[in-house]
Amino acid sequence: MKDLVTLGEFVIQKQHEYPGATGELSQIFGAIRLASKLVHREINKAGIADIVGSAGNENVQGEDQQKLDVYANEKFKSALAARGLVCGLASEEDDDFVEFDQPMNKGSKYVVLIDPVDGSSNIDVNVSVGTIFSIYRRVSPANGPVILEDFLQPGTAQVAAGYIIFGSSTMLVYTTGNGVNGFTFDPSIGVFYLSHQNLTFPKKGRIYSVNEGNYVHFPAGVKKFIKYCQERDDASDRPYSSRYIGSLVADFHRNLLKGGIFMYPSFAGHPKGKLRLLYECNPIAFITEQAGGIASDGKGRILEIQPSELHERTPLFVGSSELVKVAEEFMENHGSEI
Ligand code: AHM
Ligand code: MG
Repeated sequence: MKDLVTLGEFVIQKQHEYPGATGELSQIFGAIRLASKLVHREINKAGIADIVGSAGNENVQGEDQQKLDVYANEKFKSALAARGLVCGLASEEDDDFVEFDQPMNKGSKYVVLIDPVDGSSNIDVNVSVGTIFSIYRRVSPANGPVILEDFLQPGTAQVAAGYIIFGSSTMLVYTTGNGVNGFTFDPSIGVFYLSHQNLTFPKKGRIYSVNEGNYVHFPAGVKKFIKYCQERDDASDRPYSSRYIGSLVADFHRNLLKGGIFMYPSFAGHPKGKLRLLYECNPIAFITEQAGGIASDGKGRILEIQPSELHERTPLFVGSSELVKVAEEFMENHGSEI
């Protein structure tokens, strides 16, 4: 039997490829790994334990917070604070960023942005959810207070990004800017093993993923592109298949493995769509580009958007490069604004 490589071993091996690496990033991954295991355990208890359903609060965007959202938010926060390697964190679940103000966190150079449980409305119906995270170097001076600008950096400045998919198995997929690798969790011994080395998007793809319930409210370019996906054309193997789970991580992960495009466009009354730039779109975009795909807001690179607020939204078109290019062409020719 061939030797399996664990996530911990892999991260340490990679660290040696960067002369001068201090190991801090490796330890941040250790914290993320630990919190992921706790969330995995809770998700797998859903339905048995009293964890399903609403926690009775609303988050800053007026959405009902699920109990698991609250649990996961706490676990990621405390795991990341405990090792003294991160000085602050911004989460979908918190109105504002938090500063980790223990003395050991004060001089840390990294901040984390996170969506602790994305697609959480799917938990009650036993459908995959995910965690999405993004790591940056702070821009404010070490030892001073953490400031908003530490979080409002364009996606091109990400040091690392990843997601955990809690699906038929639990997987962690991440990049530090040198390719994308995936690790599958073996719950019997509590270890993530390298299972998907050097993940790359198929250039083409035959899947389009979008909430078609919003169709009539989409910009003309998006409508035309959806019709293009549905048309019969033997040369390009169309019509394509429509697949939409309603969990960004799960929809994205399937398309990464099989080839396809995921879209969350603007729609009437929502000029910036639904998904959040900083802790949903940017980390997914970093992984996408590292896997040879394209992540666009319909006009240009997601990673180059200069954020102006913590919870801002952006339209997202992400996936196999050829498909995203075609979608962009349709939007250029027929309009990407509603
Ligand atoms: P959430 O962060 O509140 O869970 O919302 C994000 C989710 C994504 O996972 C998914 O792609 C999208 O919302 C689905 O939205 P819709 O139900 O409008 O299709
Ligand atoms: Mg989310």
